[in-house]
Amino acid sequence: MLEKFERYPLTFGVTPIEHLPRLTEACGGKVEIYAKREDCNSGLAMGGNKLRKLEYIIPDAIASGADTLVSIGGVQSNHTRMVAAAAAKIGMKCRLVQESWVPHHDAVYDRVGNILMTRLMGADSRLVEDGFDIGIRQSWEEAMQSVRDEGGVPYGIPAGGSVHKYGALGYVGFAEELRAQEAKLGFKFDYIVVCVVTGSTQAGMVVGFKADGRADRVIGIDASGTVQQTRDQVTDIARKTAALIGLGQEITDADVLINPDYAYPAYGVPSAETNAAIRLAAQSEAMITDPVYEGKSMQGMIDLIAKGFFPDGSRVLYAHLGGAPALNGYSSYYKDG
Ligand code: 5PA
Repeated sequence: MLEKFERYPLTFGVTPIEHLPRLTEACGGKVEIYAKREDCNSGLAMGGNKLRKLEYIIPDAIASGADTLVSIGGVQSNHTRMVAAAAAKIGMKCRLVQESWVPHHDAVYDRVGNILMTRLMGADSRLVEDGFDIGIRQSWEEAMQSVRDEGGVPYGIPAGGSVHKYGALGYVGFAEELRAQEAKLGFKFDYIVVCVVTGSTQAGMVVGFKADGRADRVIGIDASGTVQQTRDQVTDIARKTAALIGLGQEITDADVLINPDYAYPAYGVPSAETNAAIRLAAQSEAMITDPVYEGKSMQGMIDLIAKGFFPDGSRVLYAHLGGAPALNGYSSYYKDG
């Protein structure tokens, strides 16, 4: 489905699927849990889901004649770390707007983890006070203008790479990749659990799995806390991407499943239950998840299993999208483990 699109390799290639027997057992043993390790997908600055997206965005950036990638996120954004990494790798400059998306308490929140690596890779990272919003922001437009004012040529990448015409192609590729892995494994996964915020990860999966009739087996776990906006954005991106690749099928509202129950108390703030899920994954499988994104989808998967959402015998694939570096900004929660 993606042959006609140019791809700039930023990842190692096919990501591993790992069976998680101890987590399976801790969750009652009736549902088999596996993870697809998108968090281990690259040698570039610890990798993660954004690199799969950027593989289809970077060729357009290079073709545009730009010399500076411009993007936006929160202070501990994984996305901006990955844009900084891609810029370093292809020899472009990088200007980032990092907004105050999270009320944070650790004194070193703006010094460690994602933003530390972002700065280390040479990006010009500018902290601003604006709050959380997944849409197109004034501060992003201003950052683009600031590059122009200095004689540079900016290439804009929106939050999470999501509302970009090629932003969801990488996760259409995820579905194709998974189908090939399933053929080798000799079984198919019944459900795929994925964290959703800006939307192109789930949107790409929805389009990719629509092709074999299982878009509604992708269970998005909202971590934005603004679920209607996220749902609208996922649906919109999925429809545009389906048209772009010539899927030949309409994406319906029923194709986009998003559970809003685990985003509390707010974007970027873990609940006690999120932290319990993070500890369980770490202690049963040495699988590290973060308090902003993956800890919430881990919490959602564990709770949905406990509630009997997945029929007995189901194979559930947890898409681990990365994000562990942000843990460094949350040390106050985990000082005792
Ligand atoms: C992010 C996003 P989408 O934004 O594609 O829905 O993906 C959600 C998601 N897991 C899931 C991890 C580790 C993520 O980093 N991160 C954003 C960022 O700025 O880092 C875009 C919000």
